[in-house]
Amino acid sequence: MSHTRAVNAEPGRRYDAIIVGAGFSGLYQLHMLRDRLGLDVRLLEAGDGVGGTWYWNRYPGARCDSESYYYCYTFSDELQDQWQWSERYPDHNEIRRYLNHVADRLELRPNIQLGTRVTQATYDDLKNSWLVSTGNGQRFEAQFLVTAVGCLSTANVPSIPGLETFAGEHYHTGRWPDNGVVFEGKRVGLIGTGSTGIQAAPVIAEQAGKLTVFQRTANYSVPARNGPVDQSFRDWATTNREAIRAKSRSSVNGHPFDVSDRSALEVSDEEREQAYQAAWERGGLRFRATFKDLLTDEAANETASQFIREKIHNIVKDPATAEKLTPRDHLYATKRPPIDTHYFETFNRDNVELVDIKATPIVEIVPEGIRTSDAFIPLDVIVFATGFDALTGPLLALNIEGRGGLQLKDAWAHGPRTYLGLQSPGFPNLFTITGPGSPSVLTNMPIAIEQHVEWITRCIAEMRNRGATRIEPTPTAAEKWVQHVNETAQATLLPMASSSWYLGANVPGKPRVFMPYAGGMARYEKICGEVAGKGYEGFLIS
Ligand code: NA7
Repeated sequence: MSHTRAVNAEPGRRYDAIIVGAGFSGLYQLHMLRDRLGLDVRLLEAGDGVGGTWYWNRYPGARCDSESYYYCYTFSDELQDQWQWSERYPDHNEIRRYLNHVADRLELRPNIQLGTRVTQATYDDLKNSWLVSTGNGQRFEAQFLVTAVGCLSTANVPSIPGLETFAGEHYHTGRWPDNGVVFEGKRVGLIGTGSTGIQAAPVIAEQAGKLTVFQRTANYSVPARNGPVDQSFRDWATTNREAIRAKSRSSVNGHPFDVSDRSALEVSDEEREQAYQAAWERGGLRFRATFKDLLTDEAANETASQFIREKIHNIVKDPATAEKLTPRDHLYATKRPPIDTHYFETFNRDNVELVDIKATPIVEIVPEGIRTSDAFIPLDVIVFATGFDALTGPLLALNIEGRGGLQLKDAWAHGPRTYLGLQSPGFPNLFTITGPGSPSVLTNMPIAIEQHVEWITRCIAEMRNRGATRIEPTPTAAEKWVQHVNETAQATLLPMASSSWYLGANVPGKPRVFMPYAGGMARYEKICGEVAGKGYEGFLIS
């Protein structure tokens, strides 16, 4: 594996495009712009390797919650033929190996500059250029700026009084050290019980002397049922590759399976129980698809929520702990639903304790541990599994300044204003892959990413055909889109979970706006296709 280190930008060189980020999005966008359109492209990446989200998230138990046979690029049969996944849900190491393999096979590395964090991007109206500055003092110029920064890459570390005085080690899961963390014999505090905390807790519990889980909101989780992928399954996936791809693209959530066409309320209690039990045993996110109305009808959802609550009480031996772990303030899957490997079972271990920090909040961190309103918990290590400033955070961190000095943070002060999640008025030639207002985190990401990258590539190709140099959405198109994003969310139960990061509720001071597009992947792709088909309706191209 060759690693391209930061080199000095060539003075006076104007790239056709700068891409920020070397995860799934950035690698594919680089391939398409360079190899399909023949553009002069530079990709800047903050990490010292490719992988994006999977470069940074190396915490114990870090694993994809989409299945490996469809959590991958689908644009090239050759790439798919060259790679074999070992497990039903690939772990972070395997996904990183996969993305490094892709970077090598597509010979992307000469255009990738690692160890280079973009700190500012300013649009120069006269030059019709983006001027990009980096943390190591370099400056780049390009006609197009494409952000491929991911949706969950800006760590949310809570400001708890006294953190800086802590004498032990502390880590955020999204910035995990390359060489890992030694937990053996240590007293570990894990704050957060989202997908990350739920993946990490069982693995840390096996290593640590003592694990204390600090839970703010109890969460639903369904068993993942991970395991090795055997040859017969691989053969099936290869034979059915086209059908899997087509199904993913035409589904609501980018996963290649059908949502049931039955309502949870139209079947008998016995049938419903059997359906949930079968889904529980099969495992994974497909549990959401057991009935068609789990995300749209409260009474229907309540049947699924109650099924999981009862499972928690069956699994966890201590009734008081089971009740603390039981979510009662929101419905199943209205927050991002985790899947797990023995999460609830972990609380049956002698070395694991649960602290409900809604009942007894964390008051402060002191050198020796964490003090809650009614106890002191001595700790050697604190793990923050406290999530991310999702969707908008990674974009705002780039300090983007558009036409006439317009700051992205000001343009989005009351929530993201995008058209199709792809562009924002006032920011010409800036494309945001999986930006807010697109399906992104509500779908299987590689599918959402391929659709965006292909749309952007076609758009730039079309501009060049027309001899156009600038594209930007009209404010009216963006207003209408924001309204549509809001309406589609309101048609679901998703905005009901008041502590959801889909709404920005996990970051103090962040505007409460439902950010991803909840209208479904297939509908979204159709709209994007129609917009392009009508000569990029809603965009100003000049
Ligand atoms: P999440 O899903 O945002 O979970 C973060 C967890 O941390 C959640 O339990 C939060 O409680 C908790 N949290 C956040 N801030 C605090 C503070 N200040 N104090 C205590 N607890 C806090 O992030 P994940 O990393 O688990 O998952 C992100 C996505 O990655 C996931 O959905 C998959 O797409 C992959 P809360 O629920 O907000 O009360």
